[in-house]
Amino acid sequence: MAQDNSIVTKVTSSHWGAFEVDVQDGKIIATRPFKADPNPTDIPQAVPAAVHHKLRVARPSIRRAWLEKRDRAGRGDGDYVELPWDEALDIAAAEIDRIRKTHGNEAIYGGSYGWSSAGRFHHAQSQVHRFLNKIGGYVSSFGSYSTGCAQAIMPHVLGTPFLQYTYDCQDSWQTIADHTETLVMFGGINPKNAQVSMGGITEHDTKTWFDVFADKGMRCINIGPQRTDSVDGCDWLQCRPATDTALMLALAYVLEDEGLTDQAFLESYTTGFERFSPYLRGTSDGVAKTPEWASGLCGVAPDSIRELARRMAKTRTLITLSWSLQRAEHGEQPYWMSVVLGAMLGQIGLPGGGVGYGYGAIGGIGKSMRAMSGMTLDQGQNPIKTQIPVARIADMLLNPGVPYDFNGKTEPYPDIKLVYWAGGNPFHHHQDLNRLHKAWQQPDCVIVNEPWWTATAKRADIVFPATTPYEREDIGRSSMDDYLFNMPQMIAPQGQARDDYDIFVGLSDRLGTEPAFSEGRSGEEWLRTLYQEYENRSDVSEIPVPNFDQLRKQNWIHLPIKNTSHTTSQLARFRQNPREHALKTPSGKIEIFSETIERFNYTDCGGHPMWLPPSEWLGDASDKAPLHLVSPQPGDKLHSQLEAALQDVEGARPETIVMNPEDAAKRGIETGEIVRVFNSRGACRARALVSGDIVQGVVALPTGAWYGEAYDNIDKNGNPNVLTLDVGTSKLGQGSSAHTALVDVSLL
Ligand SMILES: Nc1nc2c(c(=O)[nH]1)N[C@H]1C(S)=C(S)[C@@H](COP(=O)(O)OP(=O)(O)OC[C@H]3O[C@@H](n4cnc5c(=O)[nH]c(N)nc54)[C@H](O)[C@@H]3O)O[C@H]1N2
Ligand SMILES: Nc1nc2c(c(=O)[nH]1)N[C@H]1C(S)=C(S)[C@@H](COP(=O)(O)OP(=O)(O)OC[C@H]3O[C@@H](n4cnc5c(=O)[nH]c(N)nc54)[C@H](O)[C@@H]3O)O[C@H]1N2
Ligand SMILES: [Mo]
Repeated sequence: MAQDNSIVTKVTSSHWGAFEVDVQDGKIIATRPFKADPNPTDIPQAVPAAVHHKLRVARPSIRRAWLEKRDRAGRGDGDYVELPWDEALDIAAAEIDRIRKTHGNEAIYGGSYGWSSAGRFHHAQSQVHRFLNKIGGYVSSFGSYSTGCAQAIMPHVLGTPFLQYTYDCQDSWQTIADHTETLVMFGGINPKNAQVSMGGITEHDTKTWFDVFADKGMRCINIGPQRTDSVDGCDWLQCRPATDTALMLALAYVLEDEGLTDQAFLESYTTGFERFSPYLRGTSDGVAKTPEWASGLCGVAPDSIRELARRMAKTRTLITLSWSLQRAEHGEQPYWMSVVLGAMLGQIGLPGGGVGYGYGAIGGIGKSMRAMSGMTLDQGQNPIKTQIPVARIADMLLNPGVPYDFNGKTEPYPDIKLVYWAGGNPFHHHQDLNRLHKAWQQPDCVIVNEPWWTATAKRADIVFPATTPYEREDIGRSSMDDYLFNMPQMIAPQGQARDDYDIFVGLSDRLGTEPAFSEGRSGEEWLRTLYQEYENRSDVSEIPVPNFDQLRKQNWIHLPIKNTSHTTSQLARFRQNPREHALKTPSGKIEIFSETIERFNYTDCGGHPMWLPPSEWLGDASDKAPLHLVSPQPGDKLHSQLEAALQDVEGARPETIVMNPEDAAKRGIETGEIVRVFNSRGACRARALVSGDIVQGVVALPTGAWYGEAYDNIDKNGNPNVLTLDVGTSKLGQGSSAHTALVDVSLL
């Protein structure tokens, strides 16, 4: 920490990478890129303003109406009373105790979804889960907003848990560069999104790999609504949102029609093609899935579909899907169908061929590292087994006791009386925020740990001010990255902020679980303990690391763990020997038809992939809502983090909405003008950017702007989630359907 006027510079790590931080007079004054990063992000530039911003939560705060009369309806309105830490902790602990004694721990929702910050010990979710486990448990959540739907469907098809498949079984960038001739990217691969990766990404190299691909003459085809979803120089096949399955079916149809299907592969490695084929040919439902049929849905010309199918069959082709395709109603279908298409091409398990997911979604995917065990705070065991699919939170709060379907099971929603959130911002991330706002009135109490007055903090009864990573020491390390960081404390906690750990020590102390929670250690002692365990294990894996004090001195080290050669993926082994390396599906093979899913008897996800139009899409648009809204990740930050800084930047808010020149002209809208984006669920302001880089009929408004106004008013900052649809992807996946929404736009 800087004690005098001199400037002290240290390196820290974050979800958006490593960067240098200048500190003077106890304040962060500037940040600079980390020298080893070939393509650093601008995100850290917001750190100095955000960390010292007036919108930091300064002291423990309790909503006056809740404090005085346990009001629930006024969340989001009204003022807060600031209390000393001890008093606020007493009140919170008493309420937690009352709820667990009166209603049981099954009345506590502690899913607490969100990215929080990087760092192995001060990870808010690990902290809150450990705390809640020690006091008897909590209702948790399954999956993520990122890939919840894929996590449910893909094990039925490929046998492997989806995240394991993504992180461990896919080809590395190097393998793609060495072998792939045609890269077919549904939803693109965007260096903008690869700026971030959970736990850290030190060398941002996605763009660099595309330079390599271009030099090698690889044909890269971006299929989707926005040209900017891939780097300049890629081909762009303009395709309407939510219609990828129709396009993939037509590609499959051409393969069959022109005798290009790899029958031997289907025979040896898959099951159920004979039950899918009548659907493809139209003998089961009277609709042949021809290029002409698909073209009417997706907007891609029939000849382009034929040409693409032939090229895919002729060349080593990797089909990639962005995660966004499954963050939409019926998101199961394009994911499943991509495997069927890959199987028909017969390239699954060949280097640089087959199907891959999430390249470019986060920066770590495609980087191949030797396995090295990590540092993880043990969360303990949760005695409460009730889990909800993460994106069903509003349904849960609104429907206590009501049964819902999820991946073959039917369970009642629990009756939640207490919501505890640390490290996430549901009033940024959840769909149909006006509905969530209503649902939020159900629990008796909402507690939030948060550094800033986010829309979620403003809807809590008790707000505990949390430190940011710059106000505490931590260790930075991600299994998809080859660097190890000491993340030094740079400044004193701002206001009366405390580390999440210390907040939970205070609550545990009052609830009689302090010894179990802290195990008698201070924060620093925990860091040393976790690091020591890691250091011991690193000896075993023969990758030496410095001891804690040396690392502190060095600040960071580069670990020699990068794989440069092709690694044999699980699917490659399966291809070599399908019996010995059988997949963990019921048939041991790739399931083109799934008896298991067929038995679930769901109308929104059948026994094989099929075209199922979502409830809102361009094929069913009305005069009231004629435009399809996609809401991608923001390019200038990570979700809603550091948003405080943008509040003061001239022209940054409201957020920018991209629209096609034809759609803009029809409405008399020009670039730079402030517009109203609206549908029956809500309305927000946005700043128009008129561009030919987006398909006609589609508008794109990124996430990340803080939800600005309370229920019923127009959201002034431009958060798309006042417009999005809050339904599960299907009974099978129950993922977020964020990309499913029709809207209209007018001049404000
Ligand atoms: N429409 C639409 N909505 C979407 C998406 C979409 O594509 N479209 N994408 C979805 C996806 S994939 C995701 S992952 C979510 C992301 O949604 P979130 O993960 O909820 O978003 P963040 O803004 O990262 O929220 C993290 C919060 O933690 C706080 N925080 C940071 N560090 C700490 C700490 O140390 N302690 C505590 N207590 N708090 C801390 C930050 O200030 C911030 O408010 O959004 C989802 N929402
Ligand atoms: N800078 C930055 N990077 C991030 C994040 C961030 O907040 N900021 N968030 C991270 C997180 S948590 C996640 S989960 C990943 C998400 O990664 P993704 O899910 O891959 O990314 P999105 O930005 O939601 O969507 C990518 C593109 O998909 C297109 N798209 C939408 N619907 C469809 C469709 O139906 N078909 C086709 N073909 N294309 C469609 C849109 O044009 C959109 O721009 O990004 C990560 N990367
Ligand atoms: Mo995500």
